[in-house]
Amino acid sequence: MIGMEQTMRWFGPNDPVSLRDIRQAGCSGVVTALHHIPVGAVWTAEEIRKRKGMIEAAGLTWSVVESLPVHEDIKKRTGQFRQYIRNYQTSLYHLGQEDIRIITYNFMPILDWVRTNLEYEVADGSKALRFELEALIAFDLFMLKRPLAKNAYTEQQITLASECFKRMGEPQKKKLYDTILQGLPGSEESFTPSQILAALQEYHTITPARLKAHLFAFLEDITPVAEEAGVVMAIHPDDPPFSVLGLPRIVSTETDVAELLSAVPSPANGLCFCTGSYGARPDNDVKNMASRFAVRIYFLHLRNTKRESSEHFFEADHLDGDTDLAGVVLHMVREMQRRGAPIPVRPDHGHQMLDDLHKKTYPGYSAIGRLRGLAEIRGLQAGIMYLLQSSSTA
Ligand code: DNO
Repeated sequence: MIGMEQTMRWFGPNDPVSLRDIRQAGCSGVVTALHHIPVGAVWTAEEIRKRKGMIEAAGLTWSVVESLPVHEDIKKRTGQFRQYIRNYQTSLYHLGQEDIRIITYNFMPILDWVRTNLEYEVADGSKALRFELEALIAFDLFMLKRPLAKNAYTEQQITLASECFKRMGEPQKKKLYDTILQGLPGSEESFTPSQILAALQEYHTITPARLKAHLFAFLEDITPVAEEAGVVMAIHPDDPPFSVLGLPRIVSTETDVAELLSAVPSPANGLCFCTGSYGARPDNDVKNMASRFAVRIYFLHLRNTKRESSEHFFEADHLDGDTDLAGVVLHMVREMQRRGAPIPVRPDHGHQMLDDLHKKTYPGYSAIGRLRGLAEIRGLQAGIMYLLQSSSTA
């Protein structure tokens, strides 16, 4: 039976987790990006080839690009957006020529993924990433002092946020600030408060409906080129899957995905199916989404979240948490047999644990936690395949 192509994210030559580590974790592929190229600039064939050569010299394949970032001008359709779209198209051609065929991107304005606590200690002493809405609101109201923030929250939310802010000492405030504004791994930008306030201001008039129209227009321009270049686009959902700091969010729910796929029906318009992002919302039935959208899933991020309330979640162990990962993997195994081709997967994040607790690692991207996650996913898939095979021969 055809199984998932096992990969890990690698942040390039400065990543403390080496290509050799990734290979020893049992991966055949790597997910990476040219993080040194500024957002919006063309990825030249030469730079792509150089990075690809490095990966192949370690006995691995560059399976997926994560991310080819979309310039803010494209999301807002302002400034140089037409030039940035042309640059994006050129990068897609170059990637296709080098046989790198799956391109992950997101359409989250300004900030990529957001968490408020990177060291949440779970019962076994390992550390997980956590999102606490009241901390984000406290940051918004009392640290950033965004002018429209006061009107955006309920009285109860404001009370909880101010209690949360009062409990925080200076070091905690500084940590929260860095966590939100300095960007998590893979986010391509970091901000000072005045920069982010100015950037947020520019989204005041961009409603979710308008941002959706901008995404669809971008895909109208991109997908014909992707088809010609032999690459597919895989959009990453909003993380967390709801509005933060008043920003529009448009890839959060099953309805969003259905709309996106039917608005631009090209087969090059596909999904990076991130179970952790979608799973942070109780109204997303992630297993059913995996089944419904299976044919357009080109890349899998497998991760689990535990919702503690509608305002809090943390990243649980891969086979724990609220999402039925076994159900998702079952649908993906079926889809791969139908397609006759593997789907790349990466264990998305892992706990900081064992020896890694003493090391400086990228939050969410330490080696051992991801190794554990991948091993569990691999075992889960092996069990599912075994059962499917034995029931078909019985
Ligand atoms: C976080 C990642 C995201 C993702 C981008 C894709 O761990 O899943 O940063 O790479 O949103 O464009």
